[in-house]
Amino acid sequence: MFCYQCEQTAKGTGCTVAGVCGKSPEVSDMQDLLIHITKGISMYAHRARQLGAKDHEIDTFVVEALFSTITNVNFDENRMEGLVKRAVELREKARKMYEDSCKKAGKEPEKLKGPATFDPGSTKEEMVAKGEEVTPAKGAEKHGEVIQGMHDLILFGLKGSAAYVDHAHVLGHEDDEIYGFFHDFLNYLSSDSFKLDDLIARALDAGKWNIRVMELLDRANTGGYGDPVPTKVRITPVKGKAILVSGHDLRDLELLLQQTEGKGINIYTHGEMLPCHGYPELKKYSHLVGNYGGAWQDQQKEFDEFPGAILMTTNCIQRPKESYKHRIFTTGLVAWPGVRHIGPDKDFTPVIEAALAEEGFTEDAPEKTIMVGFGHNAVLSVAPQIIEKVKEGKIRHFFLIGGCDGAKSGRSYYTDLAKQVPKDCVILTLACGKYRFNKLDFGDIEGIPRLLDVGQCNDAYSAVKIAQALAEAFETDINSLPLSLILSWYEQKAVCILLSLLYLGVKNMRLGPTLPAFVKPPVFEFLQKEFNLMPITTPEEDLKAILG
Ligand code: SF4
Ligand code: SF3
Repeated sequence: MFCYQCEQTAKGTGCTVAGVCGKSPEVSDMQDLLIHITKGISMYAHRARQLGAKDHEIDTFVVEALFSTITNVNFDENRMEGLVKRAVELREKARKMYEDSCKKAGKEPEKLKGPATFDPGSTKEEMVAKGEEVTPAKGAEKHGEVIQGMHDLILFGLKGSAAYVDHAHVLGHEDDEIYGFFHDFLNYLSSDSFKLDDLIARALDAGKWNIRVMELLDRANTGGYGDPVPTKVRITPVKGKAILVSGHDLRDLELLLQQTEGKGINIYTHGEMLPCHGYPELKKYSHLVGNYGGAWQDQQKEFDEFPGAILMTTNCIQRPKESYKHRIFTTGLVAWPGVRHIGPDKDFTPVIEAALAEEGFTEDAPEKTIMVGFGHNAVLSVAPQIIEKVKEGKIRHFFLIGGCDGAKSGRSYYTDLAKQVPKDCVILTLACGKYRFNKLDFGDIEGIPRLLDVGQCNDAYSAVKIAQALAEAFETDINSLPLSLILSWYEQKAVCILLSLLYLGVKNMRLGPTLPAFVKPPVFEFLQKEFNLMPITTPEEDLKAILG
């Protein structure tokens, strides 16, 4: 195996023996194989589209295949084997679609090679061996590390975008041209040789498409559940039976809320589900009682202590401890061997039964609350007041401190930074990195809360809209606003967001806790030169550099 797609990667260079995340070498190899065959599907599907032919089953599978390989989503060899087999079937379907459309157009079909014809074997052992042939390490032997790193920057960005497309899809929102984007880019990545300049241009273009993806998901979320409104969320338990919902999927939460209504079970959000409390159509359920725990990396301790059932709707699942393996469930594309999986019918009865069998919380803890629900709609509704306060000098600067959380000790930077941000500055935050500081009391500036929780990682779209509106109000551009972006990354969703911000021309961003292993020195130098992208240093030094 060779995997370097996340920030946790071994020695900062790549996991080669087993994943630090808990991924087995077999699963890792099969994931690389799945991506390779999926490229083959897109080689045909991209060409067929140019001739006017497309297939919805193929389109959605490509998205699911990419999403399944994101960090902390699927750890199950058997499910991976099933996905590879399905990919082979759909590659065949795509080939036929392409050849049929050529026939109709009176064209000779191209004889495609590489991923289009790659034989993945038929047994799990063969698939693992075949996967070894197509790891990023093998790619680096062929193309060199820099080119392979750029290839992977784009691929990992596509994986992140695919997760968001999947979230929108389960809410019934699709954009056919976005499927075309995936086929186009995977077809491009199946090439035999690359030029660095083209790869850089493609990476920024992937960022452009990802904005459209985040826009689609924003429409799906707000269309289905209303625009988030500022909402107080309880962060301490209440007496009673309990289910904890983690991940990013709003639809799963809604279905679970419906299925548990009147059953005497309280529902708690975990991790990236926290922003759900701000959506009118979700907060209306009185048994959605609060948020429990912190970000994903603390789950083994927190799930162990949680006296109810747990549902993982997307990343980030960690190896479940034996103590709670009988009461944790996965659904959608998440999978862990031996953990019960709720299928596409979304019948959560086993989760409900597991919750009822547990003791639940035996008493109310003293009430503590935090605020969520500051999406673009909520923030922009008070934009005139915000702008006035900036003009009066009462708000000096905005800090967007957001992104993924993770296990490394260097991440205390984000807590320290948030604490040290001067009192006349506002902090916008999003994604699970906020758990580093979202329970601290930041107070307000004449009624404007100093900490505004914009939402999940995909709500980076909301943050962009807020920044664009402020720029317009001040008749300037985003880079001239009193706004600094300090980002934390962990997995591939953060990669697509970074590409989107680069596409928008956002400069002076600070990235940590460490730089991605796949962004090799010449590429980072380019990003430094063009965008003044820089690594985080210390909170003191960075604040001094930003505020002067
Ligand atoms: Fe290693 Fe991250 Fe890949 Fe897991 S996802 S194998 S931790 S690089
Ligand atoms: Fe967090 Fe996994 Fe990235 Fe949605 S839940 S941001 S790490």
